[in-house]
Amino acid sequence: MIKSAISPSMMCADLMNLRSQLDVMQKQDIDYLHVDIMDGVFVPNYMLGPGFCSMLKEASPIPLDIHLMVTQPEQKISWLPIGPGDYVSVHVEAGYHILRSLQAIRQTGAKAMAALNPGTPITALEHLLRDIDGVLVMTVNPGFSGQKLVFDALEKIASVRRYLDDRGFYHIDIEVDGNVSMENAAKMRSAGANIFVAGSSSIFSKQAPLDRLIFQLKAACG
Ligand code: S6P
Ligand code: MG
Repeated sequence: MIKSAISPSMMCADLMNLRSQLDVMQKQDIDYLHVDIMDGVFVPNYMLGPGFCSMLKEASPIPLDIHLMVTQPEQKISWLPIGPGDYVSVHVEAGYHILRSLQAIRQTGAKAMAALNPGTPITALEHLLRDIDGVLVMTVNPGFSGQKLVFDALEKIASVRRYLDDRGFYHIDIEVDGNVSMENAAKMRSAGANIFVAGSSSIFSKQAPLDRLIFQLKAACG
């Protein structure tokens, strides 16, 4: 089983206190910073952007995990401050040239991830397997935080893991994004996920201090 990793969703962080939150995350050995970029077209919302990514790069050594929810991502990879250690995910539904986008990401030295909306079948991965390091399984419809899991999210995670393993791609990460609560995280881990986007359902719930919630989520993810 691939080692689990946590990727806090920056759109759910306390932006007025980001410096101190980043310090806590570094101290707790957080693996990635998940940055949602939304263009108001691919999803019905605007969120974050390349300038915010550059600011994070200067402020923290934690690698970025950029989730592009934009149309024609192939034209926008070069806008991002990315390199070895970072991850970038592009939606298979979003552009004319998914393969070109994934290859452009890898050319920067970063890792490339293919993202699947809840309604997108796993077979969309068929011709991408050699060009990806990870699959992002959306467990809510993208665009907003604070939603509930779609009904077959856990089955889909398990199916993606089986699909990859059956073809010999054991090393490909599965990231899950949306309603990754402490309870759901444990189930997602059992289903085969290994990168967990942590948002308002877990570490940013404000139900306890951030470091304690990170500790709890780590325990849930195994
Ligand atoms: C949603 C976005 C996500 C959210 C995250 C929020 O479109 O891609 O990364 O920020 O899912 O987490 P939660 O726990 O509020 O669902
Ligand atoms: Mg996301």
